[in-house]
Amino acid sequence: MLKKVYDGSISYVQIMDEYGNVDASLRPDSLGDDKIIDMYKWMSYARALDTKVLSLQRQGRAATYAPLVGQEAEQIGSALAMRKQDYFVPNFRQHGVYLARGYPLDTFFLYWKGYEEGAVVGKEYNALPPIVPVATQTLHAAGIAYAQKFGKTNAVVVTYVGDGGTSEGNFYESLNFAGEFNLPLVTIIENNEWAISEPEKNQTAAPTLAQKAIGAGIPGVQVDGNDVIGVYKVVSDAIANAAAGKGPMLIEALTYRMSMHTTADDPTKYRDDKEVTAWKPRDPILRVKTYLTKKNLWNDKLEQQMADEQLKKIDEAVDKAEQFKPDPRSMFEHVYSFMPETLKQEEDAAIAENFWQTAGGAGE
Ligand SMILES: Cc1ncc(C[n+]2csc(CCOP(=O)(O)OP(=O)(O)O)c2C)c(N)n1
Ligand SMILES: [Mg+2]
Repeated sequence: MLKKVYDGSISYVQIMDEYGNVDASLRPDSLGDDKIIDMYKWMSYARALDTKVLSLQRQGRAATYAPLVGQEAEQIGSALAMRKQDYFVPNFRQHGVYLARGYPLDTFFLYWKGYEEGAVVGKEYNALPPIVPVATQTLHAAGIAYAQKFGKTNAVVVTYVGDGGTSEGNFYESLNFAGEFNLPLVTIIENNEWAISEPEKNQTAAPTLAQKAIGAGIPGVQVDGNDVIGVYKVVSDAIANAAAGKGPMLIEALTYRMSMHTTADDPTKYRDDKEVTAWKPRDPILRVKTYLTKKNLWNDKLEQQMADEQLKKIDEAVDKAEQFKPDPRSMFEHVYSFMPETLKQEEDAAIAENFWQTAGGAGE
């Protein structure tokens, strides 16, 4: 006997194309033009923030930083789809999600200055601090999702992982666990086509990353990650389903890392500039601006006003963060259950030198 025992497929969703045309049949009813203006403002804010941290880093006023430019739609669309009670479990590039979730910008800057105090996330934000060990956050997220189910809180956990992160065992374990226990977990793959210098095509023989869901027995979908409306729609639906007890979902957002991996990286060494140029017209902010301008809902005056207001808030947060005096002891705590003698000596030396309170102390 020979019979087919499983047949799977993966859909691709795009609601606003790169020319600003909207597929009305897929546009959520709740998403009026006022909400699209909000999305535009959040995406622009995220980009302004990104530009600022990059410039601070270049001036020695911030530590190593992972830019988000090009990925604003996927971050803002998903952040705005989350409800207040939902949990946000990031990797290290989701600055736009923190921003749109109302995270205080000065604390955000403290993290990127390299201060431990910046990694302490207030409980009210239902978020974890940026997580650098690739894909480890997916297991934290599955554990938090398990706790939500166990505690019947109705909260959903939204976690992010890169295309490179999908090659890690943690990613598969998390999906499998979430599938088996029917957990309220939404996993978003930020497929930005690169994992430092490794192109996405080197990660897997599978034609999509979304189909990794199939092995875990959960639904998977691909979305145009540069389409803020499409991302908003698929993430909102996934959250609503998970909150209704229908289990986890895997979402692959197709986007592009327009800039360097981090400020410690030079992408011109390994990728062709032509590739970056080809992605420019697909800019996630540009298409929304085209849509709003065509409808006479946006103009240069509003743009200037918005940019001035956003920059003012960013500058105020930078000032506040730069006045902060970190406790040099903070970087020695929480590493070991007891402090080894060698570490104690380093701590004493750091305190004696007034380390981090002197200019340039927070550099790389
Ligand atoms: C377990 C682990 N291995 C290696 C690294 C070094 N590293 C940091 S980011 C990165 C690539 C991540 O690529 P991807 O998951 O696609 O995310 P992206 O940086 O593109 O957002 C690597 C290999 C790390 N931080 N953790
Ligand atoms: Mg990547």
